[in-house]
Amino acid sequence: MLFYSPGACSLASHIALEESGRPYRAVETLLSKNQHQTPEFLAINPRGRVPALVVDGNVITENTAILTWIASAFPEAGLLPENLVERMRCIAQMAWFSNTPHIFQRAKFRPYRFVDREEVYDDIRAKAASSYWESMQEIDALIGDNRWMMGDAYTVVDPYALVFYGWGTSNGLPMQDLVSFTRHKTQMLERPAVATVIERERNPHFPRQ
Ligand SMILES: N[C@@H](CCC(=O)N[C@@H](CS)C(=O)NCC(=O)O)C(=O)O
Repeated sequence: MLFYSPGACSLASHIALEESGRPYRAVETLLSKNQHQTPEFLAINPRGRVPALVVDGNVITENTAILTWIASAFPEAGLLPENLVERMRCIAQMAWFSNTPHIFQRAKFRPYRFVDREEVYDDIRAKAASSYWESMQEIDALIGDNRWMMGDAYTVVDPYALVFYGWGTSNGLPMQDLVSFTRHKTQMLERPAVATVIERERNPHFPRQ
């Protein structure tokens, strides 16, 4: 059972579950309605964050862990390389998503988590926006001529990358100028699992054309 909010980073885990081809339940937990702060949800994830995945009564949080779990639990879906070094490179990339562009996004939208003085919120937002853009350029360069984020093979890193493309577009960044990342986004949207999840979430960052 996956707890997600439309448009949140939980999109990555949601897509990976759909890609696994295994049955699962997706539970909408609207951040906009503070459904991540209810006692029921805090009993699942006391940090009050999505995604959270419940497996046989055990809770797994953090996209990096959930995505690694999905790929490990359903190896037949081929969502992470078997080679250990290549697998760790994928995990390192996901850790960077979580500790770098995601943090800039958080600083832009929740500056109060970083400083108390409201007078400096705008400075934080501006710096976070330019640093976010640098991260987007870095992702674009990493994809380069690769078919997917990590090379020829599609992995759970790909839906995680898509989260940042969507946020970049909604933040008004010129994402279309990033040729490799834009090609990656187009390939992603062509995948049936991705289309299914975006439709189910009515994901605000990827509106219907
Ligand atoms: N590193 C965590 C980040 C989780 C996270 O911050 N999720 C956001 C949505 S993108 C959230 O639940 N925010 C609610 C809040 O910050 O109060 C992960 O990758 O799972």
